[in-house]
Amino acid sequence: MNVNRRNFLILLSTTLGVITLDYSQISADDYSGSVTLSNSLNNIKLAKNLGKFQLIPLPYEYDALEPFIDKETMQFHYGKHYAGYMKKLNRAIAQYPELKDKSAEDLLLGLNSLPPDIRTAVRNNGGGYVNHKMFWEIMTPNGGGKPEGKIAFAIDESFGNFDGFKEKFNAAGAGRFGSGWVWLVLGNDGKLKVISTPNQDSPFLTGDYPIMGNDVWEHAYYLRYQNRRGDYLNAWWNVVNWPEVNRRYELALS
Ligand code: MN3
Repeated sequence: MNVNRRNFLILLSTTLGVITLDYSQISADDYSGSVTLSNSLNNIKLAKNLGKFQLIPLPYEYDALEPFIDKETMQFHYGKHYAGYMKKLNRAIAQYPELKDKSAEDLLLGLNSLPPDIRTAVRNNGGGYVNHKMFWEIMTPNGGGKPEGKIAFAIDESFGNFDGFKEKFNAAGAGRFGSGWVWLVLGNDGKLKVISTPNQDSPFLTGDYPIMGNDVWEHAYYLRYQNRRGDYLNAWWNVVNWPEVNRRYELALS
C-alpha cells in the first residue's frame, strides 16, 4: 500500500480516535481514490481523504447475514453505495466551513436553512449517509425473533401486536414505487407510525425520528431476490437487531 505522509497522518489519527482535519482546505479531487484498511472484522475501504463524515465499521462480516442478505450485496452496498453517499456529503459541505460543527442529522433537520446550492446534495447524500448508518446497526447475525424492552410494548399498543406491525411495515415497503425506505418512526405527536419515503429522504426531514428502517432500493436485494421484493421484506426480519432498535426508541423518547 502506497501511503503518502498526509494520508498516513490521517490514518494514524483515526486509529487514535482523534480527527483534526481542516477540511475547508480540501479540494474535490482529494475525495477520489481510496485506501484499504484492515481491522479484525473487515477490510474497510475508506475514502482517501476522510473529511468530516466517515464510514462506521460494519459491525459484522460481509457474509454474516447470510442466507437472508448475501455477501456480495453487502460488499457493494457498504463499500460502494454507502461510501458514495459519504464522499458526496463531504464534498458538498467542504465548501462551507461554517457547517463543520453540524452533525449529519442536524443538516437534515435544518435543510431549508442550508445554502441553496447544496440542499439537494445534502438531502440525498446526507440522507443516504444517516439512513445506512442506522441500517447497518439495526441488523445483526444473531437477530430476529420478537421485539424486546419498551419498543415491544409500544408496538403492541400502536399496532395491536407484533404480527400486525410486521404486516403494515411489509405492505408499506412493498408499496414504495421505485427506490426508497420503509420506516418505523416516532412522530412529532409522540406516536409510533409506519411510513415510507422516496429515494434517500430521511424521516428527520419532517421531524420524525427513525426508530428502524428497511432499504427497499433494488441495490439492497436484487442480486439474491431479483424482482421478489416481498421475499426480501419477509426474510429481513431474521436479521433485525431488536436490542439496538429498542435503544433507538429509548433515545427518541428522551
Ligand atoms: Mn442502500
